[in-house]
Amino acid sequence: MVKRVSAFLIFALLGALVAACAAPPTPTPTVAPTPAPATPAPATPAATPAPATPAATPAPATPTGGMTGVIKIATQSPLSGPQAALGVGIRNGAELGLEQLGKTLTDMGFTVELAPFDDQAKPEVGSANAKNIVSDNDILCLVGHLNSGVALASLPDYQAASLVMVSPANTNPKITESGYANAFRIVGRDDVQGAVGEEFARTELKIKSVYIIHDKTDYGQGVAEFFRQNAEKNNIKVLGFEGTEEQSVFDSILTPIQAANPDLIYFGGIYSQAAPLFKQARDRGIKAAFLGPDGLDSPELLKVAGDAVKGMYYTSVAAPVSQFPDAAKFAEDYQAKYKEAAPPFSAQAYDAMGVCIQAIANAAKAANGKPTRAQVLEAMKKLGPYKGITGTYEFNAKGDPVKSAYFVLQVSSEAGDPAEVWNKNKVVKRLEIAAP
Ligand code: ABU
Repeated sequence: MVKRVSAFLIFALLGALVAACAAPPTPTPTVAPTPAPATPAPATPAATPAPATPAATPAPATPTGGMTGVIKIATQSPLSGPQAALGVGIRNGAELGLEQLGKTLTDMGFTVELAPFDDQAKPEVGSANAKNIVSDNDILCLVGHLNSGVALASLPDYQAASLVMVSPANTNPKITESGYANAFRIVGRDDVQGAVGEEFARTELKIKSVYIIHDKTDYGQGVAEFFRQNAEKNNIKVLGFEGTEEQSVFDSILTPIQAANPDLIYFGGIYSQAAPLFKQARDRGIKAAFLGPDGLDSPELLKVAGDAVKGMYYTSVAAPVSQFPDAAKFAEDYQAKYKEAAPPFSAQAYDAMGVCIQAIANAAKAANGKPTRAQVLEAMKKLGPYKGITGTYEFNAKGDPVKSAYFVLQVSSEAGDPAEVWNKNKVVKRLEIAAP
């Protein structure tokens, strides 16, 4: 691993040069918007059902393709609970993608529908939903999840049914390193993200000591461990490494941190837990810098933590939508439809939906009719470069994009700013790094 991460950092330096000289992004695919009548979301077992969502996109009055049948594309992400700000963005981005790009399928004669599921950021709920999803034979592809641990709990069912999963957000390496032939993602990985964060902390922030906290999930603990491995290798003193599921009162975590007096607190996890942790740290007078990965990338972090996170750095695989010139129309359309700024990962969900649609269309052409899931999976493996609004995606044999963007960002928005200001957070560094 140490050798692999060293290689990433060499790639990172090269990547920075490549990014600086990068060609302008490819144009946004243009299709006519299609109206969508309301259809209730599928029932979610084991608690909260997904809210009713406008879901169905009718076939055009005179389809020219001669193919018939209903094709559904599912989403799974947290639509309720403390991580819903990002999860709803994923559902909405995918919905907008189906409305704007689904014409590829409706022109062939199919009726297309979105099937949104609420996984509540809980592995057991995602897994229960997965069983319902695969029992609906019209569902031919899935956009999801937000949480790597929830995706890992659901993937055995998707795999058994040959259902393609395209994740707009999951960064844990196990997603594509566990042998699931049906698992794809359009974002980078935490073995790289952890190394990028550590290098930034060491070389730019001049950090000499760190106390690492994580949320005990596959994602949070995973990225924290990658940060620790790199820190230890590069002689940053790791004063503590601890997992917690506490969500609101962090005294027992912060007391030893205060005594250890680290230069940096690295938090591996999601904004909903990081915000009260960081706020309470500052309230106690802890002066350490804060750093964390893409799970912190939400205006909700600032809303709860306020000035405690002013000027804070974080890494991301998604970046603000403003970083992608081809996503400008998406940002406008999202604001107009959902009355809020497009959150992190929503534009990636739009692209994940576009990938699903393209794979299904290719499979339908090859089958000369509605394809099976196995045929969609075969088409996905042969997809070739897909031009989306956040980049051009080409997948390697594991299901990772052959190269991914990694960002270091700084919170430049202020407590009390409207949520859309978060999308203008300062991009300190942008790297293009090949998949490990
Ligand atoms: N990568 C951000 C979302 C969290 C996860 O991958 O579990």
